[in-house]
Amino acid sequence: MNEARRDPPLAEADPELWQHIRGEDARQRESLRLIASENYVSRAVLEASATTLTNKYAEGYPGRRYYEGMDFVDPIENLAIARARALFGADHANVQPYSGSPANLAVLLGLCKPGDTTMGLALPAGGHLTHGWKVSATGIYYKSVQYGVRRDDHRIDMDEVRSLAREHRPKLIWVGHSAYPRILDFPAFAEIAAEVGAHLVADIAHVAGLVAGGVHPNPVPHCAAVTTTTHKTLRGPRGGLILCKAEHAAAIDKAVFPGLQGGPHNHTTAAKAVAFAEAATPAFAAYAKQIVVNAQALAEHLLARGYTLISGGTDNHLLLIDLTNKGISGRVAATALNRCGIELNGNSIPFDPRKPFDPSGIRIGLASLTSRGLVASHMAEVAALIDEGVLAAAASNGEPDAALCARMKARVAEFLAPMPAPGL
Ligand code: DSN
Repeated sequence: MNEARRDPPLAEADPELWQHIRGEDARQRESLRLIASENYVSRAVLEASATTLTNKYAEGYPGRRYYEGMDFVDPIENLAIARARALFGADHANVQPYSGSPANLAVLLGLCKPGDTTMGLALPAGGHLTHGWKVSATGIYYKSVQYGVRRDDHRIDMDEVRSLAREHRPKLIWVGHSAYPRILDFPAFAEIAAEVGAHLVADIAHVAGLVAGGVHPNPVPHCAAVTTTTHKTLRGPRGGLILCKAEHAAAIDKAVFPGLQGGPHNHTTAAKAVAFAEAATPAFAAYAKQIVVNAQALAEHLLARGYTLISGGTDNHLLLIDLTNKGISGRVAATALNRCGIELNGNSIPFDPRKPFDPSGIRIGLASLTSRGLVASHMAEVAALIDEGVLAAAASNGEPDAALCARMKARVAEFLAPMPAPGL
């Protein structure tokens, strides 16, 4: 066969790259994965992602495309739309956003004009960059007002939200977070938005799986639009989703395409459709419930070990921990823990005196470990591993002994081995 037309498997075609991918497989198999925005997708989701759908262009929407050959792409996108609508009880779904940030930008493009005022939870208080933080396009092209959390209990202060909304009369109010361990009061936000004539938009990127599984309130009835990524607690492929009321459907669709994006990533759309079907099952509802049970059990064990939890605990999948009393910064601890096979991220805490790149806290999420089948009784060992790593890091100025790191890595791998990760 002509050399240029040979079509060898990846291991043969690009062994260097293949080795890196196999290395990542092993890393994910053997690490205690605690990054709150990550998960393990199912084999079915992985399979749908790696298909010939990646070869196809499909600008437009089902039935209204700019390309031919939509025999299968249209029904796939329609399936994803129908499943997303049913899962969250939404009038309309757009399944094309490439991820959460483009989804949020599309909502702004669809519902606001550049220069309009928006309100969102400030990044240092647990909000997301795209909710109007100053370095984000959402804070550059829109006038952004940021609300925070109370100093004493680290909860969103609805009195502050109301008074800022009355003062600034925003066109759009974001409710959502990247690092807030408590339930969001969607009806209270909706009441404030209605009073000032703002669109309420929930970004449920972190808790979408909990919403789908019925263990977190659903914002859809209260909001003009709801955005989410599909890959965190929802356990789908890397991607985004916008749900909205029927009256905003045309504006949102126009904002996604042609406003912001070109052709949708059809292989990802297919994988989203698989994930939405999985998330509608009783097994997924049990999974979502277990995530919260595990997070609360881990919170108790860490509190017993003297850790300071922001807001004192958690209602969802994540814990935010202030390491100040442990004598180590979040970044240094996270780097040292990673060397011990424990993967999490340094994170700013509310009113953090340290800089965002070297903050006081760490953030922990339980979605990945729960996907492996860990339950509450495993959380004592998870807490012990985290604690040993943090104490070793603090005692060594962030440079724990290589032999200790190797021992901890082996212990983590041995602990996890009986609970294989989906997709691997
Ligand atoms: N902010 C990222 C996170 O929560 O990890 C996702 O955008």
